Amino acid sequence: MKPVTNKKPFKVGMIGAGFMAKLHSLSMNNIAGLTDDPEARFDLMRIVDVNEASAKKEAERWGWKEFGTDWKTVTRDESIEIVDIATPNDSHCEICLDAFANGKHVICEKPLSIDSKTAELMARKAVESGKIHMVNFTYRAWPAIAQAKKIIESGAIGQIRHFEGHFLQDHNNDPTIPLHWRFKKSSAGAGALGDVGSHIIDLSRFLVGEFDSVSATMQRFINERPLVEDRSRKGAVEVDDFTNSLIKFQNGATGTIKAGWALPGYKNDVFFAVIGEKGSIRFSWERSNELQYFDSSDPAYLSGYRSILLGRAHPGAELFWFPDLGGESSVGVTAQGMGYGEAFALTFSHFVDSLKSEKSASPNFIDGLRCCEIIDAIKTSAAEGTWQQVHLAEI
Ligand code: SOE
Repeated sequence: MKPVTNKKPFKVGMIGAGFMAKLHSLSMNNIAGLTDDPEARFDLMRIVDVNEASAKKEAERWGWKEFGTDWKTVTRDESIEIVDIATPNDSHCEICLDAFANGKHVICEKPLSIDSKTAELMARKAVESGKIHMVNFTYRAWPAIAQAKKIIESGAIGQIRHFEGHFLQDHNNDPTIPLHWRFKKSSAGAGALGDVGSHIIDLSRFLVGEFDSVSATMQRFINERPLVEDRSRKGAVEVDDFTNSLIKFQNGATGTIKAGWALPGYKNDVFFAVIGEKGSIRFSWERSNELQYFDSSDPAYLSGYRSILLGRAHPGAELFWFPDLGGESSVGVTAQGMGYGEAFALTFSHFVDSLKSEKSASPNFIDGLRCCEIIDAIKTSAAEGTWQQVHLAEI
């Protein structure tokens, strides 16, 4: 008999057993089956949550060895190498600082923090620690988006003139959804802008470049919601339901970014168009297996966007369900399709690449900080009714 592998799996502890715990656990459990790399394995050591029943449930479901309620039993456990943080935004800073102080690698949910001041401290400590640090802006890893970046970098669409982007959802248009942490400034920092806007802000930086300044408006449509602890009473919502921003990028391109979670008809529309001097690229998560590309040099009779279905030719997609049929042309390529779970698995496979190579992750805590700096500038602009320069801290 031969052992399957002599490689040791990465020992991980998870803090937070809510909705994201499912996706993170699913990804870490399945990564070994997706890559040919014997080192791409996680040992799910311990999951903790303030709600012990949730931690127990996720532990049983996904095979975490232990569960508990105290996050320090993860950050301070010598046998754990990686801390995975999926808790409300206001708790990220304290947990991260403790994890870095105890020599852990960290993957943290987005947005990195509730403001740029704490995010800056986290980014500094992350860099000083010499450990791998990653923020879970999942959509960067999506093959259609990674391909869009490659097309831009190849020069095919020429100099970028404009970025039109939004992340719009409608679920919070339901006024019976209670006043949980995402609706409070102290725990979330921002509303739709932080929760979904942070993703499209990250994608705009990823595809176009660094921000110069912003001008924004913020709206709230539902001002009160039932209290979590007593649904017969209501409390004030403190954050935005919809934020609309104009952008100037440092490279001269302009942009618009909309973030909303109470806009009827939009289910999970992460949308962008990158418009260049020679062509354009368009993407919407509501048609997530498709990338649209327009090339101005096509003959007039072919002129128009073409739809490219995801297949093994696109970065990251080769890890999934697309068989290699051995042919050489684009005709011999299948397009079985991928979804939200695969996006997280890809993010974790990128994380493993960084852990193994000890090279900085993408997106890392500096990307997380930049996003928080932009969110702060957007909030100030909306409050003061002025254009705001985005302050980029030196790290
Ligand atoms: C809820 O609005 C949510 O789950 C976000 O928190 C995620 O970041 C986004 O990917 C989908 O919607």
